[in-house]
Amino acid sequence: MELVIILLGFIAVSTANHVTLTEEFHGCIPTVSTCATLQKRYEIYCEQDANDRPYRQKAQEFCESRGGTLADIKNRAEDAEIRKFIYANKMDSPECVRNFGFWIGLQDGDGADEGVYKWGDGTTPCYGNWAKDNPNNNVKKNATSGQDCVQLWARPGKGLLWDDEYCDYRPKGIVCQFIDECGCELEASV
Ligand SMILES: [Ca+2]
Ligand SMILES: [Ca+2]
Repeated sequence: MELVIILLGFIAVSTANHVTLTEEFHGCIPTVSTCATLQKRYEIYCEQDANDRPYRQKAQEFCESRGGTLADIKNRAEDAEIRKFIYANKMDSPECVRNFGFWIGLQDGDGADEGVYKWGDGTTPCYGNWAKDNPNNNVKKNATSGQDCVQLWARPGKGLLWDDEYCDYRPKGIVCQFIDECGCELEASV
């Protein structure tokens, strides 16, 4: 995989001690409680190798090997930052993603849970930015599972909007996420 790079410094969560993040984020944030200031950071990579199968699982393992996960996109601001970065660095081009997409951390259930989407941290999305007519669970290439893994769709005209894709049909670019602790804010002793 080419290490075309990325650092999106992003979103300091809170400087308060022992923050319960649920309230600030309307229930859409991972359940993290910490005294540290947290910063969400993304790394965006061009397409996986063709033999990197199963593709979506290998993408998650790649992010984990770097200390992160596939990206959870919890709100419009995060979504917009990632898109802006991809466009600014022309990563939507076929030179970066021949198969027109980037894996993110959203995944559909199977069987009885078909249509039940969850982020990697187990939360249910309350923000979404789906491409027209998606998710559509197309079954042409996988009659058993259909499409259960979500990509930012880089096909021309699709605007990097979200699309459910087959989990192991085509290699994709990867959006990894890291939650960095920036250190505790000490209260000033006067
Ligand atoms: Ca599906
Ligand atoms: Ca689809």
